[in-house]
Amino acid sequence: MSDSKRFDNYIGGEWVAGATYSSNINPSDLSDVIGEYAQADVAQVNAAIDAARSAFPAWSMSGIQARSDSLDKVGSEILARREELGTLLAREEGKTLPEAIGEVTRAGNIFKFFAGECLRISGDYIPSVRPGVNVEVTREALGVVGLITPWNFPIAIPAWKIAPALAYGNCVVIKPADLVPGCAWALAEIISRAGFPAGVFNLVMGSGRVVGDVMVKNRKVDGISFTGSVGVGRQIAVDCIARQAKVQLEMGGKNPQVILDDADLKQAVELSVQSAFYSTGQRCTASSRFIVTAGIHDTFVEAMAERMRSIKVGHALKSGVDIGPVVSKAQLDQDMSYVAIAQDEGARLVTGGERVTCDTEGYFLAPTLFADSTAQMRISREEVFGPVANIVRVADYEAALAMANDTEFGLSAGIATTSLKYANHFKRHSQAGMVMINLPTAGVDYHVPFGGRKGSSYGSREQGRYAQEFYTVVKTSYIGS
Ligand code: UN1
Repeated sequence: MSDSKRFDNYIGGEWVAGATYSSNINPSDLSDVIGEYAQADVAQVNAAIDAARSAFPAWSMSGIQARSDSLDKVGSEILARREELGTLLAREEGKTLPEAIGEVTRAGNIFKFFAGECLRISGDYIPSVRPGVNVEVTREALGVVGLITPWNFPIAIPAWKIAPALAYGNCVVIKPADLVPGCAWALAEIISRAGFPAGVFNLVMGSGRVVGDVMVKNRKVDGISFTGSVGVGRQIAVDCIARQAKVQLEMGGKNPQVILDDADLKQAVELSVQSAFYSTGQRCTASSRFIVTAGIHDTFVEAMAERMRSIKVGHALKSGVDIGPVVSKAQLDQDMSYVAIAQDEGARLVTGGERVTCDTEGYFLAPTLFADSTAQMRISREEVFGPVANIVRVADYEAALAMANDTEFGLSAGIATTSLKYANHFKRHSQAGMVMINLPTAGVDYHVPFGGRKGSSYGSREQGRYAQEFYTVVKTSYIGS
């Protein structure tokens, strides 16, 4: 299966060889090399930024019909190739094929959505307080945007940053995650044939330390949209604010899933398994803290243990597999270190906690659940980013709500209940950007705002029409006579 095809960077409308190359390896089968992907050096990143800068004046004034047509073309091709791109995604990232095809479909739909959105850019026309004067409030493109995307959604997150950026007239330099450049490269190749002028879209692959750092610090980049870890995100914010660049960050979560006594048990177990363990728990929206009221606690722990024993872990491309491998050795080590930490802290291992052996050598980990944990334990406070979750018992709804909010994060929060009163109260009082009632905390729509509060996010929302907040700047014009 291994081939050594080389995949280059895309700069100023040309495919450009990398300074070096790095192997893209399948985490379900370490003998499967997907290809050799270019690593840009500092000069290439600067060249991509210059190309974007040169293309910006014409592109930002370009007609919206042509922009819409190109975005629509990209969306149609992604959707037409969803099986093939889904297979590539499952192969490089390790989510199962159905999940990967779902993600590709989401990416295609995002391009379609923004093909429509760029025809709906609107403003306000307001009478001035001075007679005879009128005021116009309009939106203009931000400029050159640097997009830095994570490994866990190799095509959907690039899509939800690239599509609005282009729709609102910006030029793009994107750096996909070093672990999963394949889908971003495939997307770049589709974009390269969709009719965008040279320099409007640029792909520079490589490490955050080299490529990301140049993008964040180069004064010709007007804004950075980043999804990734808290540590990197906070440093990007510092660097961007120091030079007054716009910044948008989506980072970690420690998303609570509250289960109340009156929950439908079967539904609560299904949504909990889905949001904690599917996609190998590698979603910033995954729930990893189950906060369960006393009356249902023991039944819930028992039902989760039983349901989890039926989950099949294996090669992401094999049919019947529910959960693929962890993405990398480093991530597997981190997951296993939290299994040890939770045990040292005194949490009780209900199920999982060990590696799974398959026909191929890969980073397989059994979905892992701890019970008898407390809110102060590290397993309750720190993001693991793997198929590892824990359960905390609480007396009642009020204690559950307080514990759900007792976190430095605030991305997504869920409640399972049949009570309208508690559902409504939770919706209003949860300190998260997204609240899910009788639904998994992960798995969001593509046409509505996405983002969190507190340590999870910074800057304006992504997705839906709210994306325009980041990708445009507002101009107020006064028109006299
Ligand atoms: C989802 O739950 O459908 O990195 C999307 C992440 C998020 C995306 C989650 N930015 O996991």
